[in-house]
Amino acid sequence: MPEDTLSAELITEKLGTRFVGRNIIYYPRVASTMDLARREARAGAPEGTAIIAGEQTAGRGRLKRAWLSPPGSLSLSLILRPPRTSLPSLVMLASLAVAHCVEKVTGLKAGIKWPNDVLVNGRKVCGILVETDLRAEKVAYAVIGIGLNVNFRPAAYPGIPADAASLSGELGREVSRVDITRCLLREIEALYLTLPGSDAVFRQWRGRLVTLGRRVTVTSGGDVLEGIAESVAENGHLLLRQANGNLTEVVAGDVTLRDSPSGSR
Ligand code: BT5
Repeated sequence: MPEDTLSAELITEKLGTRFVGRNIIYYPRVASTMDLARREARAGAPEGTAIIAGEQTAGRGRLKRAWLSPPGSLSLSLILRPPRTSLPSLVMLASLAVAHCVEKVTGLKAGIKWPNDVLVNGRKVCGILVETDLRAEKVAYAVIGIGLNVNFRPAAYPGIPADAASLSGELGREVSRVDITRCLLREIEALYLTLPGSDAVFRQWRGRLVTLGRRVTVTSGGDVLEGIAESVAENGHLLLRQANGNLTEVVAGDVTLRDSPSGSR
C-alpha cells in the first residue's frame, strides 16, 4: 500500500492554479475545517485559501448533522468570494469537481445524488456543505466544504450509515489524497472561472444527477413528498412530479431513491 501522506507542501507542488489552493492551511487533525475557514475568511484571507485536514473530530453536515472524518478521510474547506448570482452554482460546482476527480484519479464511475452527495456504485463517498456570509445582499465570503471518504473502512465507524462507501473500499487499494486534493483544487478553479454568464456547470451537474427520472421520497423541512424527480431548475431546485400531477419545486432536502436497481438510497 502506498504511504498516504498529506501536507501543504506536497499539494502545492506543481499545482499550477491561479488562486485556488495558492494558500493552503493544513492540519493533521481539527474539529471542523468549516470553522477555521470562516475565521480565516473574516480575517481577510485571500480568495482560494484552502483549509485541509487529515481528520476531523467535529465535522458537520447540513442541519447540524454530524459528518465523520476519521483518519484516511479528506476534509477541505475553500474560501471564495463570488458574486451573489453565482451562489446557487457552488454546490453544483463542488459535486461536479469531486465526481470528475474521483473518475480521473481512481477510474471509478461517480454519480451525483441531488443535492449534495457524490456516489460510487450507488453509495455515498462524499458530502458537500456550502456556507455563506451575506452582508447587505453582498457576499462577504462563501465556504465550500468537501468531505471525502478516501482510505478507511466506513463500516468500522458506527456513526457512518451502512450505505456509505470509501474510494479505497470500492477500488480495493489506497488512493493518494494528495493527488485527489490537487485535482480538486484545479478542477474547482477551472469550473469557477466559467461561472459568470455560463450555464456549463449547471448542464454538466444536471447530466450527472442519478436522481432524475427516478421515483423518490423527499424530506424537506417537516414535509415528506413522494413523486418522480422530473428535473432541476438552474437555481438547483428539484422539480418533483407528484401522483396528483402537481409539479412541486423543492429548495432543499434529503432524497431517498425508491426504484434503485442496485438498492442504493
Ligand atoms: C453532508 O451533509 O453530506 C455534508 C458533509 C460536509 C463535510 C465537510 S468535511 C469538510 C467540511 N468541514 C466540516 O465540518 N464539514 C465539511 P448531509 O447531507 O447533511 O449528510 C450528513 C449525513 O451523512 C449524516 O447525518 C450521516 O448520516 C451521514 N454521514 C456522516 N458521516 C459520513 C461519512 N463519512 N460518509 C458517508 N455518510 C456520512
